[in-house]
Amino acid sequence: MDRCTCRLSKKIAFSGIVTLIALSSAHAFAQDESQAWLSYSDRTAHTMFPRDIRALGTSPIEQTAVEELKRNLSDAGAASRPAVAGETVLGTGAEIRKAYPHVPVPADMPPESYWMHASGSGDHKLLIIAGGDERGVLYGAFALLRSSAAGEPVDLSKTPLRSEPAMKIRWVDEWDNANGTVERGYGGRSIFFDNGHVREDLSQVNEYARLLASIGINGCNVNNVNGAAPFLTPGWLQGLKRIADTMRPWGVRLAMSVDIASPQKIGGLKTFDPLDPDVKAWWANKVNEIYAQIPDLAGFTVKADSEGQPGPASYGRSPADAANALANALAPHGGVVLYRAFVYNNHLDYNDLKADRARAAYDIFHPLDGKFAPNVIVQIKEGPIDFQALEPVSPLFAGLRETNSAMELQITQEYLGQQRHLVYIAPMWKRVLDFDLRAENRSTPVKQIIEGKTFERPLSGMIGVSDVGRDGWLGAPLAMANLYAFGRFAWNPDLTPEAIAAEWTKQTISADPQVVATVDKMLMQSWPAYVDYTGFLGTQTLTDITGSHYGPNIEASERNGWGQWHRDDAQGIGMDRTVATGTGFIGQYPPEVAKMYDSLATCPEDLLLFFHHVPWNYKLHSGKTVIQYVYDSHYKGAQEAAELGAEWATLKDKIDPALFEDERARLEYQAGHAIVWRDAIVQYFLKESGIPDAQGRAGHFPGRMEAEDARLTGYSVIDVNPWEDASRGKAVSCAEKSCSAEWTYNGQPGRYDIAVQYFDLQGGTAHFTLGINGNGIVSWAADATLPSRRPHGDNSTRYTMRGVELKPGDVLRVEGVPDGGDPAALDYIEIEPATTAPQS
Ligand code: GCW
Repeated sequence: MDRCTCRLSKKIAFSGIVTLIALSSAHAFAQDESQAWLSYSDRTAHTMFPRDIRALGTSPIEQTAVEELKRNLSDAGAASRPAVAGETVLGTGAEIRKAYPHVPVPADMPPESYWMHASGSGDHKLLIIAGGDERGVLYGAFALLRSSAAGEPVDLSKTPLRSEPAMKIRWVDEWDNANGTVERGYGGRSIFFDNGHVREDLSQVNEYARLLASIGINGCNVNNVNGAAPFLTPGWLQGLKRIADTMRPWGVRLAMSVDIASPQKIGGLKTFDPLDPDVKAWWANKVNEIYAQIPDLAGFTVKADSEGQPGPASYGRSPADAANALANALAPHGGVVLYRAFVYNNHLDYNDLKADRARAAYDIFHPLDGKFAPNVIVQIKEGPIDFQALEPVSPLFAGLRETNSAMELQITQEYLGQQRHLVYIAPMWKRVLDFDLRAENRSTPVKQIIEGKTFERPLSGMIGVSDVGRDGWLGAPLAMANLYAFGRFAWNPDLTPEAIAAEWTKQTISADPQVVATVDKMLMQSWPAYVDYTGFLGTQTLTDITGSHYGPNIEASERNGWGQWHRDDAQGIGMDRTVATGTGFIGQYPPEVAKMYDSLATCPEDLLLFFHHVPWNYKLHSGKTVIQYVYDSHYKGAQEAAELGAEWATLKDKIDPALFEDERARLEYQAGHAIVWRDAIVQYFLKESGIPDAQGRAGHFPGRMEAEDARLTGYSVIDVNPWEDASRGKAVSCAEKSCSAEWTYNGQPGRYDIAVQYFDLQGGTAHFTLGINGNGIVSWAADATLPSRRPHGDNSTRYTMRGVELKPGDVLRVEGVPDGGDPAALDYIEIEPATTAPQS
């Protein structure tokens, strides 16, 4: 059967009218944000179904499905919906066939699939949700709830709805540490752990598992791939059992990261050589101990020989040796090993023009193809470097044909603005999924490889590094569209990012068509905009790659061993990865793709500098030079970021006011930070190349008045590091109780927006006041939580006072009051013609 049958994109119709989009004005706005797309608010889309609901089986998962449908009917807004008489009956295919022999349940339902069918009329309506197994029943129930958000009506009595997941492995990975912090998590502390223990209160784990189940996720690895050793000790295993028990009714199996050196670190052995008989026996015993407590453990994830984690290389053994040692221990219990291909040398020699981190995964794993045990899956990051704003697809997907493989994506936005920037990643993922690697000179899109189809692999799938926390899961409401999209793609990679965005918006924010259209447009614009202001033509995210991974820091990726190089100098930019003169990375792709990338004429230009080194005045197909593209794309990107805020503003009064205000403030911040990015990159490459911007923008800021040029009281001038993160490389910092900077306005009289660019540091809440002619007109606190404790692009922040009347001779004064470690540092003020009415 065709997997999705594409009927998922239809609304469910049951005897005529069965979908309803409730738009009543008596809103029950205050839905708990933790419910995300399952809030069942009266603003969001609803499906109607018969109100008497029961399951034929007694399993906890079927009961969960029944409870979820009942919860939907009893939640806010349900009272305003007409009730549908009759029965909704849930069960596995076998259970339904037995109880309702006349219902045409398909005989060939694979595990986790579902089938929905309606019959009867009046008070005898019967809606059947059949599952290929119990999990399928639960997925069917969630599909029913999602269905009205998904598209056109369909009559279930004529056209049953049938669907099965494309991929067997659909996991999220959490990088939660034993102490309760979350590596690269931006939504607060761990929902699983605190101070070296599993948390007493696992109610958020239960809610999280519910969200995961609703999008078909069937596994959750709860501990970080780094520092995993303690989790195999008996105390931890008891705690992990409680987590597994909490997630099990939602069909979500627990997985855990393990440290390959555990036999030595916690087992007391002298070695962790994976081929040592004592080591093998240790793993077998440990795995037996785990399964005695967690009989359905999904498996282990392993990060080895990577970024300081121990690995088989210490004993001259290969990743296959290590993976197989674990796999053999897990096999009798049905567990799998997800062995990460993120293995590379982080001490590369920058001066070696042949050195290339991008090559590592293929160089190491391709020769091992066919040597892995059947229950090993090699987990490959989607690109060859590391979750950058834009990378090509990893060639390893085509390089493993006799080995199971899965794709690792990042839902948490490590290099994509850390949830402070709106970046809907689904369009990027779609690009990866659809990319045709042309293995064996035939059509082999990545999605078909990780569905296991291309190379007929029995196990494969998608893993999303999610890193949720206690503060609103991902820490930003709109970022949840990424978690949603990840699950939907793992179920069906043929879906489109647009369709997923619409589904998510209708369930999460509102079913009002204007809201849906606006939010979807914003989501779809957000990733291209982010690429435009952070990393051009395949240079990746030009951020501090050894630190926060957040703000601009162009030199941070150069001249070190980490290999995220873009190799810029006064003459040009880009990594030569060609076969003839470069690192040869391109040769890792199947021949047709390699040929495309190797030639400047056919290499897609958005990845040009990933594959080629070119001079600054190299002409793109449009006729524009690379350096001019740098200027243009960053001005465009910052403009696009500002437009996101303008679009959101049109939704005032149409959506939950708290959500409106929360996102409004985020988008305002993002627009300001996009300017920080723009200016850093533009001024850096202007200096580097010495080639001016044909449009005269780079290096010229007509309305800008620098803090270092102001009349300063108390403030002293400082050099900002890296220099490109401040306007002209300098700022002022206050070491007194309070300091001020004054400028005299000499421009035309009129109404203006005044932006104050300051550095909002951790370790204190500085306060600022902006005044004109001795009158304070506005004050604000620098109370955001941004990375780093010294002024630079991570924390450079913009406050804008709109619609201020100015005339020549007016004195503008910013006063800064430091607090703790925050010295109220200032970069500049900028005066621009007013864009809106005066601020209230
Ligand atoms: O992107 C890098 C991150 C690390 C992470 C590593 C990995 C868990 O900066 O924080 O470590 O990737 O994927 O192993």
